[in-house]
Amino acid sequence: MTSTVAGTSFGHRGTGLGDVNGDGIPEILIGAWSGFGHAFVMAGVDVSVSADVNADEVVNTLDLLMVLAAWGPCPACPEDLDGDGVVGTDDLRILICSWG
Ligand SMILES: [Ca+2]
Ligand SMILES: [Ca+2]
Repeated sequence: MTSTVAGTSFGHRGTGLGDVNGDGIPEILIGAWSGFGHAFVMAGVDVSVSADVNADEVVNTLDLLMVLAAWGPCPACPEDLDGDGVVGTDDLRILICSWG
């Protein structure tokens, strides 16, 4: 994992936490170092959701481009991976966690 802030060493350490928020999906604890130690709890992603938008049996750049092209309100479109009616960062996270 990387950070947009230089020198923070975001992702230096990481570990699973189990299901902290009770949504049935385990969260991840990510460590960072920026002079002081920091830890970030990142919501887990349901990887059982198919992120293969173009149905070619692989999640790759083509799927990413389709998600980015559909960015914004998009009810019932295949790029809305979590089905909330909007193509956004949550869908992007699902796609990245399903990459390959
Ligand atoms: Ca695909
Ligand atoms: Ca969505």
